[in-house]
Amino acid sequence: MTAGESHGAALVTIIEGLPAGIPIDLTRVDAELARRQRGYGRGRRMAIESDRAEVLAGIDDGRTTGAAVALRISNRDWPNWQRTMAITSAPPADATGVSRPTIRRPRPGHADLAGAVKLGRHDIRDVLERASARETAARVAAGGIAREVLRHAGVEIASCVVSIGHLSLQDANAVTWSQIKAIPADSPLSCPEPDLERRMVDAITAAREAGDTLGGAFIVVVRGTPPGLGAATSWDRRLDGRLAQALMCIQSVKAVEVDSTSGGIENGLSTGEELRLTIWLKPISTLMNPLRSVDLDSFASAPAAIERSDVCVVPAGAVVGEAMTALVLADAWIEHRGRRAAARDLASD
Ligand code: EPS
Repeated sequence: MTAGESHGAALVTIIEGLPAGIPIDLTRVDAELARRQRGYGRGRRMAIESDRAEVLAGIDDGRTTGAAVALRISNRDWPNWQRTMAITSAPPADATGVSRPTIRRPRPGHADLAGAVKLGRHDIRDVLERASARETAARVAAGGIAREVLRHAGVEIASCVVSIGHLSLQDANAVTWSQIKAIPADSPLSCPEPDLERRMVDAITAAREAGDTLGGAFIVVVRGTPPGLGAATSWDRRLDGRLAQALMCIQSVKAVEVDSTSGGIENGLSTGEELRLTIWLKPISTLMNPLRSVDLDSFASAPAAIERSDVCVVPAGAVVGEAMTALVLADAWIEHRGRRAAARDLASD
């Protein structure tokens, strides 16, 4: 479970169901959080934050206790907003501070209008603060804990960018594990082909200059998955369905393809073969050259609101995709090992 607003004090995440005694190296969790902040085309917020996970519960002396793990990622931007945004309480009537910037012109493609209708809120900021992709930092922290579990299970996860805008790899399915692992950590877009990556960088620069944004696609590759994770007995426990849902729940994701070529999952169950997922992201909805919208006070046609934003987040999306894949696989592995152990114990009784 995650909580926290993009411009509030912090993001928090709670992970339950972890076995006790798992060694947790928080430097690896922080490394994932740092990866999420990188990528050519990220917005100016990334220059403000340096996301780190602080343990609030569930980990003692470097190991899980078996209780729920709670992590906090403080927002360094919060002091800049404290003066203008009273999320937790309405500013006193005689407040002299600038009242927080109200948003009344919904951005098409974001949760703005539907969210304001759903929550019955006058200020669309109440919606976007939580709908923002800032929330994915909390999921990457949770995914980092899940990866510590998978490390002991021998499961490895990697990803790379295969398409940005109109530019795509010739054959994304042909990208090998070693090609992905050979991508330099400081590459601008985490694309395995340097000349294509340079053209992608140019396309992002052109989009920024036009006040536009770009979407794209990334692949997640998993090795070492033990056979038998998931289910062929219950529709809602099938591993492919669980992965598809988890990846579809990342902001801007519009399509997920699960293992159509690699044979890692057959009829809801992992086979032990390599597992591949392809995930497609739509362009970011906040445009510096905004689409037409409506002023909700006058109902007159007006340009959509403009918020600080990114131009392209596909590399960041790939890091979030790895985290969501780790959360599903760790959950399925703990469930599987528990049932296997119980069956063995029962058989030996
Ligand atoms: C993001 C933080 C946000 C946005 C972006 C992703 O920070 P801020 O709103 O203060 O700039 O930059 O979120 C969006 C563009 C969006 O529309 O959700 C982050 O930490 O990933």
